[in-house]
Amino acid sequence: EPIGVFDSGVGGLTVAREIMRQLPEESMIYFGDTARVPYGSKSKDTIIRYSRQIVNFLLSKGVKAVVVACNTASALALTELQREYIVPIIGMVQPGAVAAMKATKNKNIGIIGTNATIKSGQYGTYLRKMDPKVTVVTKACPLFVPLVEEGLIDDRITEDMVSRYLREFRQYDIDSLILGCTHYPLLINPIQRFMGDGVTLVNPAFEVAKCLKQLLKEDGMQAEKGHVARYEYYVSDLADQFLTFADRVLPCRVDSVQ
Ligand code: DGN
Repeated sequence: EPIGVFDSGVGGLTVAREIMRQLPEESMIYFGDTARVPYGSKSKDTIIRYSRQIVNFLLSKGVKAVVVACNTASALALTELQREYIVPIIGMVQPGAVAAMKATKNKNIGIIGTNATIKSGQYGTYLRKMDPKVTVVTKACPLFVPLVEEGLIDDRITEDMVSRYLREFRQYDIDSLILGCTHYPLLINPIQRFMGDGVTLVNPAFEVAKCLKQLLKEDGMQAEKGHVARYEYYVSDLADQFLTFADRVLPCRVDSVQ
């Protein structure tokens, strides 16, 4: 049985990529809600409703577990989804927060994400649950999403935006920064350059794949050894743009999108 992975659009492919790398024998069904992206500017109720529809779709395809590969949907809808479904569902926020807590020495942690993710305060909630003394500094960076989707990764305009958004972190002595949006791992180079080597960048996409591996092992749900993984992709609009982005991000070619 495959793993179901969904995102508001193309960004979740950074999560799919980590799952392919860390769990190469697992088949995957990816759903990108490209017709209704972005989720980052929508209300909680709407995000829950969209997420529920997508989980129902993935379950109709027979998935054994679901990864909410969108930080916004994880921050706003995960608790609700976990309450409603019996299939294991995991999201980005908790794995990201746990990794940041492990990485930090001075307990000053920065978080960047969409407006909705930052407003939800979910990353901070998890961090403070682990250590009430942690200092959390947050910043919404909504313009990173279109820059990445336009392929402007090593571009002056992106460097400019990185410095505008992240400048204020310099006043705080943060030593780790959570990349709390699916697109931001693709900006790892300009962000690291700006923040300097003293700041550890935490990639929740990498962490959620690790958690998924652990979960499948604990529940005895892993694919058989030597199983050849199959990947299926579904989008709610504009398959062409999805394909272009997938070519840039994934380690393998995408033959068709439905
Ligand atoms: N996938 C979204 C996230 O990780 O928050 C970013 C894209 C969006 O919906 N704005």
